[in-house]
Amino acid sequence: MSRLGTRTRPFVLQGELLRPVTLTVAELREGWEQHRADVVFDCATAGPQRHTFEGPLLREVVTAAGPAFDARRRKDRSRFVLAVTGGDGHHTVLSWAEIDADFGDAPVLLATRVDGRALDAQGSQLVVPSDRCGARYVSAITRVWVGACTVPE
Ligand SMILES: Nc1nc2c(c(=O)[nH]1)N[C@H]1C(S)=C(S)[C@@H](COP(=O)(O)O)O[C@H]1N2
Ligand SMILES: [Mo]
Repeated sequence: MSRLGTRTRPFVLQGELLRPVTLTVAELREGWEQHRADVVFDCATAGPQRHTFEGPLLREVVTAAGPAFDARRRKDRSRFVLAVTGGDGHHTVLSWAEIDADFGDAPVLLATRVDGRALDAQGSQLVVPSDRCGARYVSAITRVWVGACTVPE
């Protein structure tokens, strides 16, 4: 295998976390249960896209990093947001409540494979099966930032 083929693209998981961490796609694959999502999303420029993704739940990966909220208090959790950035700078935001089992419970993934192909070299991809549009399927993830959304008084 070429050097390029073995190279991995890690991302940082940072923000208001007790245990910020850098993770490779291999670590995402080995450290968490892999879920599967058969999705169709619409792209404004390229039309409908159909893919099968596998990877851990974003919720489980972020929970392991210890978000700095009181996990027993739903109102505290409901103030948190996640910003996901791709290798080209494209970034998008999710609310914690979208993926929290007590709120939206959306099975959002950090993909380790797409259509059976490993993403180690490219980096993980965000998978939002409940989205009709593809804009939040951020590829080549470099950063996931987690924190409370503060509103000016
Ligand atoms: N890093 C990154 N990810 C991205 C985008 C982007 O511009 N940069 N575009 C999004 C949009 S608009 C769509 S529709 C899908 C397209 O996914 P595909 O190229 O795998 O079909 O990727 C999403 N993920
Ligand atoms: Mo798109």
